Amino acid sequence: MLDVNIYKSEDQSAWCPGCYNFAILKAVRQALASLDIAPHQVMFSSGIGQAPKLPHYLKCNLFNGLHGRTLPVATGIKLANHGLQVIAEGGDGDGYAEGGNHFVHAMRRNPGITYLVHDNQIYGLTKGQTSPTSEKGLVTGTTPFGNYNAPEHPLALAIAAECSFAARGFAGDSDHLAELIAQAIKHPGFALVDILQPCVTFNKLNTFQWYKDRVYQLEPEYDPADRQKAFARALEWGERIPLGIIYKKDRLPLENLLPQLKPGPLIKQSIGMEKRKELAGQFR
Ligand SMILES: Cc1ncc(C[n+]2csc(CCOP(=O)(O)OP(=O)(O)O)c2C)c(N)n1
Ligand SMILES: [Mg+2]
Repeated sequence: MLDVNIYKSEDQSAWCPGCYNFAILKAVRQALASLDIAPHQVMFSSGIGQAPKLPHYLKCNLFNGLHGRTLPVATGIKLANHGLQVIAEGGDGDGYAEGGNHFVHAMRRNPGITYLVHDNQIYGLTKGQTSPTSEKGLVTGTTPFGNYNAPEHPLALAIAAECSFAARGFAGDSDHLAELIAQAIKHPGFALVDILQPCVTFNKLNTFQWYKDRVYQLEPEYDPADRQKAFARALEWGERIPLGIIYKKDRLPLENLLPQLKPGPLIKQSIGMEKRKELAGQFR
């Protein structure tokens, strides 16, 4: 177990006081330390929002790109250097709306990426508009008569898209969340952790107490390999909301399937002058 303090960066936080992103940050540090992953062995990919600022507060590698484009960047990083632990981090808007298309196809491809979605059911950074997971009827600045749209069930979508690891955590229980994140990091393929996160400033409906009254841990005998049962749990929302690994499927990760990557990470492969000349010759 490494010391959690080695990941601390000097950057000043731009989150609201009392934000549950602090609890998620603590859980990420705890998970990395528990797996003995040193800061130089991990690379984050994130976009725009409050959630994607999390890697700013860690002393690890980071590519901070465009809103909704977290997963294509993460996939590129993994294929260029599959020796790295790649963690993609973002919000529910970033991942399920602007990046919704990438979300579905990244799961189908199954690169070895851990994907942490801070699901506060709201657009936090832009001051509280509805996101794909906002409750029906939610009143916001842009939906003064209530949200008309049906909320998305990200874990059900993940199961439909053959996601090889689909889990749900709660920022209000950071020890359980840290364990879940550690299991997601250890998983060889694409691992989604949808993290229920109260937004203390813009979501006055889904508060800490709202989640606390509903969340429960999956029973020890629950079998995440049973797809039909996993669908039922992924759709369970309202009175009771399950936490834990909802679905798991054995699939080879994308980087293990590509013959080009068999000799080792691309960045370590020397292309050589002869091969370069041959390739350039094809464009004459
Ligand atoms: C292509 C694009 N569309 C919209 C925006 C404006 N924008 C920035 S962050 C954001 C939503 C943030 O919500 P979420 O991803 O849930 O993250 P949170 O702030 O809640 O953590 C939006 C709409 C943008 N920067 N780029
Ligand atoms: Mg959000």
